Amino acid sequence: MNRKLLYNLLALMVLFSLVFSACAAPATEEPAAPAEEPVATEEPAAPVEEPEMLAGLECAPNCQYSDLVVGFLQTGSEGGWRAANTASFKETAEQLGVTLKFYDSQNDLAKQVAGFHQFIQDPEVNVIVLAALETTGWEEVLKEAQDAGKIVVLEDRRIDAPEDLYFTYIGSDFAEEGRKAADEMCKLLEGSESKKVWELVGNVGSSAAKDRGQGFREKMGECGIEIVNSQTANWSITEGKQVTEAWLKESKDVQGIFAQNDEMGLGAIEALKEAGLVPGVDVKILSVDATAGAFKAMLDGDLNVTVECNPLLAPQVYEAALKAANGEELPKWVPSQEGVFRSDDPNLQEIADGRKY
Ligand code: GYE
Repeated sequence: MNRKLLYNLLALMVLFSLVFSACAAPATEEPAAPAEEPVATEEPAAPVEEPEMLAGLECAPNCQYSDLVVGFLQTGSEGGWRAANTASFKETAEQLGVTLKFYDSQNDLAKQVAGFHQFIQDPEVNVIVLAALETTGWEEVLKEAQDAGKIVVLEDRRIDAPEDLYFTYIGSDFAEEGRKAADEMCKLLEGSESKKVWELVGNVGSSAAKDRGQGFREKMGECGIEIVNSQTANWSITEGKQVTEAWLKESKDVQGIFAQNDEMGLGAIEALKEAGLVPGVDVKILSVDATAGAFKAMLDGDLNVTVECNPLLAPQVYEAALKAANGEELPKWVPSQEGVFRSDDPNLQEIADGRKY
């Protein structure tokens, strides 16, 4: 190989090695610093949604009861408590000058929802009052009512729906009623070796039935009560009697009956008598509502205790509706104040005479 070619070859090799070393990152060098993180540009903060201010009605802040046109969605007419509740709304509306549009849902949920839509579409109605047959399934129709500018007040029964979809709930603490019932049943069964109890349940989807049952179960363990039978009798005397008759055919080993309303308790009393048992003595009977029928049964010695559930809610409901109309606020639940009445109360006749329902 001639000298010139050798020199060119060597120059190429030197040039190549210089070029290669400049490109390879020797292991000892720190890896290149990552590219600068892009600096987040300050996004304009999303506007903070102000809680929707209560606008009230056009007459706000000077609305009167005479400005209220109330669409009232009543459950039906299933017993004494319901009759007193309906009377409260009709009588109080007349006294205050409220225009009342009454809708009887006939204890049919589909009918009650249809009535709700009817009141939403009624241009005269500015307040809708709901005594919900069931706790669930109300969100859509409540949103429609809100979009239509209707005030919604829940009475008697609570529902499972976002609180911003209704103004307030005026009604009892049914769970507390259940706890009171268990405490009273413990007193009635004190000293009894066995504490087997049968439970007659109201409309299973209703808050009254769910919560009374839950409250009773929270406290019954304190005295060893055992619920051995539990079945709906749908708030009625007839079904309360039929269910109790069926249980008695299977066994008469029962020490107490917890009826979630007075009517079902009265039905159980009839069944016990026809089976040759003495209600109130052989089997202790406790019910809920404290209606006139319960006071008569206590005075006859058939019923031992009734836990009060106040149906006279209309004054509080109309007052709440007027506050809503004037753009004022209320807590989302205004519980009713209630007591307990016992057959051994020496003043029972006087108390019964002074009752409104
Ligand atoms: O106990 C019962 C009526 O919702 C509190 O419904 C009300 C209940 C009451 O059918 O008698």
